[in-house]
Amino acid sequence: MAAKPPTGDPVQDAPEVSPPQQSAAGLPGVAHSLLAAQRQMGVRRTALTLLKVNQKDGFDCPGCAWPEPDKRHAAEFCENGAKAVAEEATLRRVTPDFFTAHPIADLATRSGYWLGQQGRLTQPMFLDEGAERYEPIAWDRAFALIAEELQALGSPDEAVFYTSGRTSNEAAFLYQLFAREFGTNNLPDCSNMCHESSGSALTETLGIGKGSVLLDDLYQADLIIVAGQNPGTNHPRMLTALEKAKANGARIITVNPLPEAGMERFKNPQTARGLTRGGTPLTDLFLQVRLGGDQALFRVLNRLILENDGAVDEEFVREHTHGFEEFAATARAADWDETLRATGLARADIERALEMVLASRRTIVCWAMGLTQHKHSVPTIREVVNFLLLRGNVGRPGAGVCPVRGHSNVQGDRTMGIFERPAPEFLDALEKEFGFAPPRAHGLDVVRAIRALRDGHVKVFFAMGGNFVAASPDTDVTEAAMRRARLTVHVSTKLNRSHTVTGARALILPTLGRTERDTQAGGDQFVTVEDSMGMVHASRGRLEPAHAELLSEPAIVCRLARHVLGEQSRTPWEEFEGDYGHVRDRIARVIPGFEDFDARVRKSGGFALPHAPRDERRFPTATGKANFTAAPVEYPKVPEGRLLLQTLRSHDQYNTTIYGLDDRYRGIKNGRRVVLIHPEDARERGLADGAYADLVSEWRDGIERRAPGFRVVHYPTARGCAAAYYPETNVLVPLDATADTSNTPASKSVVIRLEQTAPV
Ligand SMILES: Nc1nc2c(c(=O)[nH]1)N[C@H]1C(S)=C(S)[C@@H](COP(=O)(O)OP(=O)(O)OC[C@H]3O[C@@H](n4cnc5c(=O)[nH]c(N)nc54)[C@H](O)[C@@H]3O)O[C@H]1N2
Ligand SMILES: Nc1nc2c(c(=O)[nH]1)N[C@H]1C(S)=C(S)[C@@H](COP(=O)(O)OP(=O)(O)OC[C@H]3O[C@@H](n4cnc5c(=O)[nH]c(N)nc54)[C@H](O)[C@@H]3O)O[C@H]1N2
Ligand code: SF4
Ligand SMILES: [Mo]
Repeated sequence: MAAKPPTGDPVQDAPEVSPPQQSAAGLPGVAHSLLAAQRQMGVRRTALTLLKVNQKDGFDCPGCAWPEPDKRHAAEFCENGAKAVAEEATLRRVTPDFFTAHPIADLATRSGYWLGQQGRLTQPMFLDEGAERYEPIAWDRAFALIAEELQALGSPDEAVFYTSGRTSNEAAFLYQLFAREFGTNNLPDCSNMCHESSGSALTETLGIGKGSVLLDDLYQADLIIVAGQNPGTNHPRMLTALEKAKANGARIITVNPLPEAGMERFKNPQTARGLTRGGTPLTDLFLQVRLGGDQALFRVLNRLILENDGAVDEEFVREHTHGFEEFAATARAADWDETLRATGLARADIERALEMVLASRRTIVCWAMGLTQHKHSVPTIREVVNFLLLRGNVGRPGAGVCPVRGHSNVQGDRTMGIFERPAPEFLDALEKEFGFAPPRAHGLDVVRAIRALRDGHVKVFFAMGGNFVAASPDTDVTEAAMRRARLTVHVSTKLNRSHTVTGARALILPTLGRTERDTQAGGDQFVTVEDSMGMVHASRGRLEPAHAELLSEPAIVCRLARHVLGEQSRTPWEEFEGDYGHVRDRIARVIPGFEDFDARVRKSGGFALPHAPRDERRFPTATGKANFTAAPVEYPKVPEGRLLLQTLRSHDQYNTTIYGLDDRYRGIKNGRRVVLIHPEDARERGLADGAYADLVSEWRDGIERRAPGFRVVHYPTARGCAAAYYPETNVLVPLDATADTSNTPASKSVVIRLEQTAPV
């Protein structure tokens, strides 16, 4: 029973709606995680697998990038981690017979949910030009075919090598090495759509594009501000850390247009109190900000801090920062009317927040996509940095910046050199170690890669994981762009939309997942990952691979490199494939902080990467100090009658992987095509709860982008703001609507109108 996929396309989107919940996890969370897992894996495999998640001798949870505490429970996972594991460790299989039964024209009509439910990919598959079906292909033939297409290019820059954030450090290091030996920096990644704005803002102001806090800092903080993040769904074990922080006396301010269940009240499934009693209330002050109002909020808080005698940490500002005067002049000019318009908040609420800020000696700000996916995301995050610098809240215990990363190794992939704009020092180190001249010109990020495909400048698209066409903005544009490629290649564990919208020729290369044993010539291997707090540790899968023909990601890269680069490469690809320890030895020589990598990571628990601002209040910026910045306040201007739409995640999905059709905490069941809007905004438009409407995006290019047939849900969101799930709403996000500097799609501020329709 466990291994049988649903037949047909089970998406009958018929949403049922009840009031949103006010607490997260507890017993229902445990029950849901076990049910989800057993449906895919059966009872025995569920028990065996889940006990290895996040254990020191086990594998890293393929869910999110939240770190593991040093002291671990026997069951060190959350509901959504269990779903991520079950999705990968499923017993269902996609075999060549499946592709015989389902021609590409059929697959292209299927939902992402249905595709994912079919199970694990088992063999390399090839779709030839004009062919109706994918056919099995031998690994060597597949590599030879890719080599042939790459060698036929006019320039290496006509190829793009995408990475999603599940790829291990070892695979990522090899992959960027191969791309650069081949001759291009075209290494876009999911980070371009995710925390790129954080990276841009933090690198400029603090000198390093990563968070500056460890778990212990959260436990020691007086005040934690959680802005633009929904941890109850997307980083569930962060709630455990927040609960502990509160027990130690911390207070929490939540800044969000939506009241999210997890931030209201948390029932820790690992404690008796959490399971049986009411749980812990987490949020002390809820600031229900308008979408995109955060910069204005932090700006006015900065003004108020400046106006309070003794509130500024003068010594820190003098010793460690640059640009204070210019910043202070702009902050002092913050205007209350504009602040209230931009934020939608009451002045009294902001003043309450100020009291909590002034009462705190150690403050941390955590954030995720609510801050990073706006046009003005980079200045918004810089304003958060200004806020922390003012009171010396960087580089001491219990204080700092905490961008909470998404994919489990997205931060590690960047550390390993997956970046289209690599630092010259990194390229110098590669050159010295491997004896070739890496390309120096910047490569393409996600949005630029789509444009280059659209315009015929890129002809080969290669993806190490992910689901590029579904995750990217402007679905119609992106899909048309992908269809122009000569060859598209996906290294994947599961079937998804990107396998059905292809170039003239397409390959699917199936790979091992985190949970599986990885045996190479040199014996059983482990890989390493870096979490959101810069902790590096080992991950070792134990399950029998989903199929005997699967190759690991490192093996795929090594074999591809040998086929493509041939004799001209002096890199020992075969040796790397046989023993990943050799890869770690090279990482140790190329990337600072990884000295003696292989030996150190074998020690239980791993190690923390150095972080100059956190460890020694040293700021490796252009000025050698932490930089205050000054920028005009921006916020989205919404024309009369329109709403601002954010595209976000339900509780039952992992990005484009849909686990199910429920969003339990928000009271949505059995459907994903819902749009949450404030009852007053709905009434003004004559939209009853349960009415149906098309969402129509309005952008300056005048092109109509429409997502049809959404059920209207009256929901307590901030006024003027709407919310609907991604990836269904990616058709609405214009390719050119991106954040300044970081070029991240502005998928949390899409101007829309609603057109009522008959129910579908
Ligand atoms: N189960 C599960 N876990 C995941 C993922 C998943 O899909 N499923 N995805 C992973 C990935 S890759 C990522 S990046 C993270 C994403 O983690 P999140 O950033 O939590 O994900 P979103 O669902 O996009 O939620 C955005 C949150 O920000 C709020 N928000 C939106 N716009 C604004 C704004 O302008 N201001 C403020 N203050 N708040 C705003 C929304 O109301 C929502 O609560 O989660 C990771 N973990
Ligand atoms: N509108 C809108 N768009 C968004 C966002 C948003 O909030 N709103 N969020 C953005 C964000 S934050 C992100 S991170 C991106 C996500 O973009 P991606 O990372 O490209 O997308 P995923 O859905 O995470 O990729 C899922 C696929 O990865 C493959 N996979 C899973 N595990 C493995 C593995 O171990 N190895 C390999 N090789 N493949 C594997 C499976 O085939 C699966 O189908 O989407 C972005 N797009
Ligand atoms: S919090 Fe994230 S990493 Fe931890 S178990 Fe849950 S999904 Fe996995
Ligand atoms: Mo992400």
